[in-house]
Amino acid sequence: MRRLPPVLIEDGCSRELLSLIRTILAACKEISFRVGQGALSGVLGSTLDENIQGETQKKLDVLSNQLLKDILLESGYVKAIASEEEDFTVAGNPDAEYIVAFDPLDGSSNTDINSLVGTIFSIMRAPKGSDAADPAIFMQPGHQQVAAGYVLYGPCTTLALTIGKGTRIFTLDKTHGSFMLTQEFAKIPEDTKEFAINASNQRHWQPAMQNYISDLLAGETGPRGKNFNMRWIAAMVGDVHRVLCRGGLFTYPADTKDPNKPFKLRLLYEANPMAMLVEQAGGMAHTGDERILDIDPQEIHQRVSVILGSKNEVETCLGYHK
Ligand code: AFP
Repeated sequence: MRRLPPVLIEDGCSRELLSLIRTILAACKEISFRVGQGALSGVLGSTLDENIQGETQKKLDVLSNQLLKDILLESGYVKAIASEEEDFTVAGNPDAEYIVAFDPLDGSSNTDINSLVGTIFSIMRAPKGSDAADPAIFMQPGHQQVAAGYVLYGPCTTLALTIGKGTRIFTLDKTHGSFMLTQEFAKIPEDTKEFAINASNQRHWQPAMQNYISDLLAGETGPRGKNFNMRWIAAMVGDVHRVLCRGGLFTYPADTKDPNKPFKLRLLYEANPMAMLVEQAGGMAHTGDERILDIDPQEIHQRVSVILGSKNEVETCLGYHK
């Protein structure tokens, strides 16, 4: 079984990018340990604070953010970082080549119930001559990402990673702390009978999504002529991992629950990295209007609707949006 560094070097990954990825993974190993300790490490439950998006922060959100932020800024490999848990971007080494956007602990409402959580990250090049303190350096479409990945803290700790040459899956060998290649190339089947959506929002969806899901639920006697299964983990990392492993459609569509917040998932540190991983595994990632990786971001905490997964199923869903 091969370790991560030689695999990435064979793929033409530069020393600097490899060092940056390894730096992120060093923090993730620490987060994996803390998550695994659960109540023993005294980090379950919430803080009294909210992040800039008005969401209550879990203690593990804050801890994971601090771990990633400190290690990245101290490493000298990043020009700036953007995090779900930071109000603003944070400047790093002005001479560094890369910038990193991350969700330090996705699905953090799952921490207190010993369910799936993970870290999602996106690496881009800083524009030449740019100012490390200028948030505009993050305003790049997702197709310019040079690497994207997530670390899923489940029964085992799994890394899905792409540097634009396919999506590979690694498993953390906790006996010696190395990520080992356990799946050479993830390949999302084009067809599926499985979907993931938070159905409790059904009455707030737009007609296109209402009609699509209702046809899935109608099963073999409905227009689709086959039965579908449904899953919802409440952590995008968990749902996308299932899609990478066995296919499926994952969506968090627009809804009218809160008119000021029609979308839930964040573009820079959720939708973009997941879209790159999914496309690199042969799947598709769209908003309903456009390919996620083609969106020009307007601000760092921008949210979008997401429809991703098995290619033929995403296309069928998009057919309802035309
Ligand atoms: P948190 O990281 O705040 O728990 O949010 C997770 C998430 O952004 C995404 O990972 C899930 O798919 C989605 O929210 C879950 O949303 P619901 O709360 O509607 O189930």
